[in-house]
Amino acid sequence: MMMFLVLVLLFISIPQVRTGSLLTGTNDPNSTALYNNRRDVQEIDVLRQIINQETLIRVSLVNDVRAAVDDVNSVKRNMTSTETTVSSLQQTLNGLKSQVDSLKRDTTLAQKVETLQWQVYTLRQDRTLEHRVETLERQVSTLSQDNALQRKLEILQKKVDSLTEEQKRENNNYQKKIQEFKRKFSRKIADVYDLLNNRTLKTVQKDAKLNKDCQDHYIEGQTQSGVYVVYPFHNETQVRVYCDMETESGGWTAIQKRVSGSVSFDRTWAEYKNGFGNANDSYWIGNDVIHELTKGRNSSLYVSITFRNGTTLYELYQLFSIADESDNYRLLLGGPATGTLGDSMLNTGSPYSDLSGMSFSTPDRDNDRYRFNCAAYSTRRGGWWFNFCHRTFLNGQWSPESWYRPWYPTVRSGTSVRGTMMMIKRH
Ligand SMILES: [Ca+2]
Repeated sequence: MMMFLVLVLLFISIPQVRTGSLLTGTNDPNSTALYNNRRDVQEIDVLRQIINQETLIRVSLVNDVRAAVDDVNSVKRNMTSTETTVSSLQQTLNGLKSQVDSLKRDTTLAQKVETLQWQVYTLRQDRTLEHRVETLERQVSTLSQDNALQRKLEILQKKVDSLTEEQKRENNNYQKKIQEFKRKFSRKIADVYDLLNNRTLKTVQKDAKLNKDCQDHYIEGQTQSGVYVVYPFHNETQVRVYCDMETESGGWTAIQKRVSGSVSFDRTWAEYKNGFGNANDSYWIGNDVIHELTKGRNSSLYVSITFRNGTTLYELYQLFSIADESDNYRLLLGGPATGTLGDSMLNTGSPYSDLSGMSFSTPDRDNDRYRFNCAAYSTRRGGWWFNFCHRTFLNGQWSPESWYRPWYPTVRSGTSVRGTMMMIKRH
């Protein structure tokens, strides 16, 4: 570009040199003055025209040069812009190259993809896959059912816990009320008994009549089952007994009653003779009392066994009495026997088990037919009318494991027994 400009300027200067030499020419002025004048004028015109043309050309060239310079500047600007764009593209390209390099270096990803592809292939090839899915579905179904059952069990358990808690609270309240009642009225009850006894004694003294047993109380109008005082011996000897005023028309005197293991029945001959325990809980009324109440008149025996599930079975013997001590309180039992326990005392089908006619035995007095003492045999200690030895034994040890044959075969052990009762009533 610079060279082009130098050439243009040289071209412009050349005509100026030529014009200067023409204007300062050295031709002969004397001979040709006129001619020369005309020629000079012509030449001057020509020169003027040339100068004008050169001027025009010069102006035109200047304009061209300016345009060329503008073009050059424009091209420069374009080149600069293009260089910027190329630089930006280069940077982008470098960035992409580095990304590609990075991806190429990341072989882990490719390996993972390959592994997954292999697993997918393997799973597709696995012929047992469907079976495994079915098994899993069954397991899921079973687990769902288990979960449902578990939830139901949890709900039921919560209800049971709630009811148990409620029952405990109720029991506690009940026990508290009982304790409160006992605390409040124990003294009054004792006073009532004293009054009753005094009244009875006074009545006896006045009327010369004593209530011998529960039937006398019943005849007197007592219809409430409970503990009463009786006078079995036609004197002022008192005996507190439990009277059942409801069963079989009422008036039953309990000679034996067991409601808990708090009273041991492993007793001596003397204790069975005189009686032990207390009428509010468990007791044996005493063989002398039983003899006194049953001698000289017909009485019935009513035996009942109450089980832990709340049911009660019984057996009624039409005739019952025992001899006095001199005859070892021998048992005299007669039928018919009726009830739900079954006859295991009178006609058992075995002469070794029938109890009618048997003497009473205690651990310290062997009156049975067995070569050892049935009343002191192993752990089955207690008083009874043993034979060889027994199918019934209501005075056996309370311990369920040790209470052998309370009423065989209906009740083979004391495991299920909650209580027993032997009651008598005269005809
Ligand atoms: Ca014996």
